[in-house]
Amino acid sequence: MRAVISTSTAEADLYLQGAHVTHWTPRGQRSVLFVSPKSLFTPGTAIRGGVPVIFPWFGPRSDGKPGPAHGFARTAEWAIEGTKLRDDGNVEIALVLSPNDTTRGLGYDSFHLRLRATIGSSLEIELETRNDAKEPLTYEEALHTYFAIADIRQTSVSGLEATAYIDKTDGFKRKKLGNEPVRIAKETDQVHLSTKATCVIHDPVWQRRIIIEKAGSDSTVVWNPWIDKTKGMSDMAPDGWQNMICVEVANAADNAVHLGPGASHMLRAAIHIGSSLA
Ligand code: TA6
Repeated sequence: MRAVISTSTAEADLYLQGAHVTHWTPRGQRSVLFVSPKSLFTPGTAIRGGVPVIFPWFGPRSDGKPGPAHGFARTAEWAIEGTKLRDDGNVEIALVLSPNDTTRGLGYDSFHLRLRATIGSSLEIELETRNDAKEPLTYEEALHTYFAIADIRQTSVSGLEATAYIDKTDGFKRKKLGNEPVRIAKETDQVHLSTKATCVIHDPVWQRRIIIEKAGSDSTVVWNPWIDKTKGMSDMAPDGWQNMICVEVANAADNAVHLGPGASHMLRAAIHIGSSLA
C-alpha cells in the first residue's frame, strides 16, 4: 500500500512497507529521488531507491547473529499513525513500527519507531527511536537516500571536507578526506564519521544543488556502486549507477546510538533544492 501526496508545492509517494518515501518532486523541478526502474515492489523485499529506513544495524549485522542487511525496518509493514494538512500547506504523515514476530525473532522486542515525513518545497524526514526496554539499547540507523543526478562523473558532494571516514571498498580502512568535495570515479562506499555538517550535491548538468541538512546524526554515508557492483544487482539496470548517488544521514559504526531505558533519539533530514547558479 502507498500514500500518494499532492500539495501546492510538491508531490510525493510513500509506501507503508518500510515507511519508504519513493518519490518527492517540488513543483517545477525534476524528480529529486532516484528509484531503479528494475526495483521490486514485493512484500519483504527492499525497494531499490527513494529513502530506505535503516534500523537497527547498518550494513551486515555486526553482533554475529543472523539478520538481513541493513536491518528489518525497511522491509517491515509500518502502520499509519496520522496525517495532517498544515497551515503552511505542507502535508505531514506519521507512521509507526512496534515489535512484531519478525523483530522478536531477531532479538528486538522493546522499541518503538516513529517516522514523520513532511512534504512541501522541502522534504523533511524524522525518525524517532524509543527504547522501551529495561536495559540500554545500542543501534545504528540511516535515511539511505538515493538522489537522482544527471551524470555521476560530473557530480560532487561538499560538506565532508577534512572528515575521517571508513572506506568499505578498501578493507574498511580508515582515511581522511582532504579539503575538496567528494567526487566519484569508481565504486564508492564510505562512512564519514563524527560530522554534523550539511551536505550539498552539486549537479552542473541539471544546474541544481540538492541541500541536505540534518540533526541527531553524526555520520554521513556516500555510496555509488559504479559498473561492476551494479552488474551484480538484479534490481538495477546495468547503467543505473550513472544517474544516482546515495548521501545518507546516519549514525553508524563509531557513531552508533546508545539509548538508556525509556530514552528516545531523533534522526532528522531536511532536503531542498537550490539552483547551482547561487
Ligand atoms: O550505504 C551503502 C551500502 O551500505 C553499501 O555497502 C551497499 O551495500 C548499499 O548500502 C546497498 O545495500 P543493499 O542492502 O540495499 O543492497
